[in-house]
Order: sequence, then structure tokens, then C-alpha cells
Amino acid sequence: MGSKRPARREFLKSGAALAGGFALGGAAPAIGQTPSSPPMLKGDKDLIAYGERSRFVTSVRIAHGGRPSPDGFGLVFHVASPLQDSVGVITPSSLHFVGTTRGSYIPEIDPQEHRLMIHGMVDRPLTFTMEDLKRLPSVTRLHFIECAGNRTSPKAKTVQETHGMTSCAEWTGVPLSLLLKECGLKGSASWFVAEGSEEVKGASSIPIGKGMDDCLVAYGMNGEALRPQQGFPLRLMVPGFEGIFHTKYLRRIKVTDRYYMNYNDYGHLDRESDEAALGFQIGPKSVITFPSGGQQLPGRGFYEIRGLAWSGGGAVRKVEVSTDGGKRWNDAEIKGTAQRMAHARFTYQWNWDGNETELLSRCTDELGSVQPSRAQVAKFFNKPLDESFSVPGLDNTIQPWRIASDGSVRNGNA
Ligand SMILES: Nc1nc2c(c(=O)[nH]1)N[C@H]1C(S)=C(S)[C@@H](COP(=O)(O)O)O[C@H]1N2
Ligand SMILES: [Mo]
Repeated sequence: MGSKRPARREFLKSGAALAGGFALGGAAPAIGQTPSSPPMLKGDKDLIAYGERSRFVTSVRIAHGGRPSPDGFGLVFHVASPLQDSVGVITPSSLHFVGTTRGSYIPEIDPQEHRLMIHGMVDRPLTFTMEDLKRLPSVTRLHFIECAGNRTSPKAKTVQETHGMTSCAEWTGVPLSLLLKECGLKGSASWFVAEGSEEVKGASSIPIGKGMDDCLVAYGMNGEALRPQQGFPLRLMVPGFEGIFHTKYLRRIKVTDRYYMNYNDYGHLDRESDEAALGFQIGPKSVITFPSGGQQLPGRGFYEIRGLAWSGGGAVRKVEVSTDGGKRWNDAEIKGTAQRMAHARFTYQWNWDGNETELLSRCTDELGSVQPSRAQVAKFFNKPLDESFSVPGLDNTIQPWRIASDGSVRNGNA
């Protein structure tokens, strides 16, 4: 902490002074007096063999409202992560959002039986077992996945509902470029189709340049094997591209000389050409996770505003926070070193004066792209900014959270 910045004790004191006697935290036992010991956890097999969180921690994923299965299966389509309770940049595997194009169907795959075949416009088609893949040189990288449908809506109340279809994990696997080189690409190779193991393959066409650049065939997540919900035993990571390209249960890669139309194109075919030109890549984006919709500030005084920022264009370079509805923008602090195509945690120290206001955050990525407001996007598409306005294509607009004078927080787009 810099010498000019007041020490924590003074923060708390000034908070108390500002709020007229409001204190942070409850009454502590006097010095020298020991609090009574809590009861002991039972030496339960479940707690020792694998581990569980405390029963006092209850944050869970929820079905993402208003996202029915696109083909009418009517099952849970996408499941959102509780960002309002998140800390740091890693989403615990148990809380990573889940995206399934055909409802809550998750195949159970025996890794001994699983194969990855690479064929098409290659010199040597090859088939890999999981054991083969694990013998190859590996990389470990932090990356977010975000569903293209992760959009704010005036009706959504919490950050889990507006932004919970993004998550960030540490992924381990083999660079796809290494496998493609083993197979030898033919000169005409320009796309590849990645296919999952389900009845409906979850296949997507991806430019071969992206495959050679930074795609990953991942078997590890947050220090252990992938979870079934995340594609056990093998998934494709396509850093910075829409979630739908990150093929789970990966079993086949066909190298092609053209775009192949697949089931996954359901969401992309009817786009306007200027929307389609926005491409597969997620734009610079950020959201304040605390304070966020549905939360309640206990009173005026000191708060650390916290949020997440990310971009498909690379690392987050800068995040700004406004505490007055966008009149002034202040640089937020980015915790640690921002990684490419990964969530970055930002914070901003704020003394709330108790008046109604609006909190905003704005991300700039390493390409210099800046997160737009909904008003800017509406103007770009020449549409009125009313209740019915929905951002075309990927929605990376600034999320406003309105703080009422009673400390309640709600969606500023409502
Ligand atoms: N095989 C397969 N891969 C898939 C899907 C699927 O249904 N089947 N869903 C896609 C979608 S729409 C998204 S948003 C991401 C979500 O990844 P996650 O469930 O690990 O968060 O996986 C993609 N990969
Ligand atoms: Mo998705």
C-alpha cells in the first residue's frame, strides 16, 4: 500500500464517521478473551476422500432464464454461474457455467474407450487415445468461455442472470497445432470441423489459422480431469471465440477446404451482414459483481467495488469504473497480471455518500478496443434505445447497477 494511502484502520474510522456511527463488523471479544470453540466437523469419508465446501457456503448455479433449448427439446439449455459470489479469477469447476445445445444431456464417456480422430485434408489421418494425448507436450493456460447468449436484459435482476454464462478456468492439454502438424496439413486446408460425441454432434466450423494459433485440446481443468459437464474426457478450447466453438466430448476433427454447415449454425445463419461481420470473437467486456443487482448495501461508507473484465481480443489492458452514472471515469486496479482471453479481477475503492447513484465499468483490451454502452450500440445500428432494444449479435455493453438511497441495488437497464 502506498504511503499516501490511508491505512485500513483509518478507512474503517472514516467510514464510521461518514455514516454517523455505522461500524463495519460485529462486536469482537475483548483482547485477552478467547471466543468459544466451534463444534468439530465429523471425519466423514466424503469430506476426507474428495472434499466439500462448508455447509455455510451455499452459492449455486441456476438455469439461465429465457433460454429454451433451440430445437424444442424443452430441457435446461444453459446453466449460469453465481458471479455475485465470485472472488479472484478462477471459477470453481463445480460452479463453471454449463452450455448444452440440446438440453441437459451430458454423455458418460469411458476415457479408456475414447478416441480423437483427425482426418480430411491431411497427409496422415491419425487417431489418438487419451493415453497418447497425455504423453505429448502439454500447456496450461487460464481461459474464459462465454456463451454468445450471455446478454443483459432489462428484466434480469442479478449478475448471475445478466452475465452468468461466462466462466474462467485453468485448462491443461495439447496445443492443437502440434496434432495438426503430426497429421500434416494439405495446402488447401482452410477450415476444420470439431465434433462432439453426442447424438447431435455439437459440431462447429473454425478457421484453420485459429487452430494453428492457440487452440487447445484440453483434458485438465483447475488441477484435475475435466468435469462431465465441461466435456470429459476431452474438449476443444478456442480462446476468445464464442462458447459454442469450444466443442466438448471432442472425438473428431475434420480438416476441410470450406465452411461446413452444422447443427451449431442455428444461431448464426439469419444474421444481418453487418452483424455477421462482428465475427466469432468476444468483444471487450466487464461487469461489476459487487455491488450488483439484488444485493443490499448496509449503509453509506467504504466499499471495495469488485468485478470481472475479459476480451476475446487478448488481455485486458485497462478497466475504468464510474460511480456517478458515467460523468467521471476512474482507473480501476487490476489484480495480478491480466492473461490473454482470461477473466481479470478489478477493484475500485469507493466511499458511498448514501445518495442514489449508478455504478458502471468499462473494459479496454490490449488491441485498444473499448467496451461500448447500449446507447452507442443502438446508435450504431440506428435503432431507438427503448425497452424492446436488444443488442444484435454478441452483447458486450456496459452494465449499469443503480444504487438506491436505501442501499438496494438493481439493474440500471430496467
Ligand atoms: N459437444 C458439445 N460441445 C459444446 C456444447 C454442446 O452442447 N455439446 N455446447 C456449446 C456451448 S453452446 C457452449 S456456450 C459451451 C459451454 O461450455 P461449458 O459448458 O464448459 O461452460 O460449450 C459448447 N460446446
Ligand atoms: Mo452457448
